[in-house]
Amino acid sequence: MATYAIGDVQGCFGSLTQLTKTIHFDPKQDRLWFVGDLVNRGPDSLHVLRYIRDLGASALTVLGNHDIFLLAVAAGLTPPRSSDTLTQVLEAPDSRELMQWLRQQPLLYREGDFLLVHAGLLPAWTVEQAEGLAAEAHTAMRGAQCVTTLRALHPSASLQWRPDLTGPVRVATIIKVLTRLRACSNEGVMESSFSGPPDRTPDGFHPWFELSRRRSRTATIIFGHWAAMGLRVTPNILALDTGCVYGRQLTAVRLEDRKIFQVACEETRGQG
Ligand SMILES: [Mn+2]
Repeated sequence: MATYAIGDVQGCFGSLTQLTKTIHFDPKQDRLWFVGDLVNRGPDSLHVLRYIRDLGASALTVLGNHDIFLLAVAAGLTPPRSSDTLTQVLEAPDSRELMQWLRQQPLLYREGDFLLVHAGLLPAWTVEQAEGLAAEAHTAMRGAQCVTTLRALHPSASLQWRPDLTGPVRVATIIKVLTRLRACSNEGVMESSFSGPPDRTPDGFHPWFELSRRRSRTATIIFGHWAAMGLRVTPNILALDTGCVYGRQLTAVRLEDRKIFQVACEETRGQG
């Protein structure tokens, strides 16, 4: 019986299949935790979604920015870009059911010492505060506010968190932090466009997990979203986006002993 946390799959179903073989995944005994970004840019998002949904209680995922983007495209709120590979999902006979399933997934999951999130937490947020904020966003995405929330997220560049935000902008900003954060200032101002390696973080900003005043150090945070950083394992950080869709690896960590498992990218279509 083991729990494996897996990095950003982004439609790389062949690599995911290889990885489940490498770890000898047994859905009757083991569990898979996904950091989100199940879809997009890679070749087979449809089978990734179906596979993880069909695992039922043997798998869980948090939502990533590409998963949220897919929901916005499916709702007709934004057109896909040329680098997106979502057509197969959007045109599938079970597309509606998959989108219904996807928007039910949480933005944060906590169990024991572990906290699973796609991107990160602002320095002022305690683990408990982050859980409460993520629950607000989860409720909105599952319910009637899904479309207004998605609409408030596009474009997201200007959204900055403040505790006194209300309505769809509040929910959209929570989602932006949890699914997009890489660098922010000591005061918690998010940098909204940087995606390079952590040692090239723009002046005045820092990787969110390195800020000395970060209040969420009480948990071990498992996240993805930062392919340019790659695998990073410290006592309370497990960063698992190893750029499979960019031709690198898909990574799993067994949480019981922190053993790392990696498979080389099986796909070649991922780019940009
Ligand atoms: Mn991402």
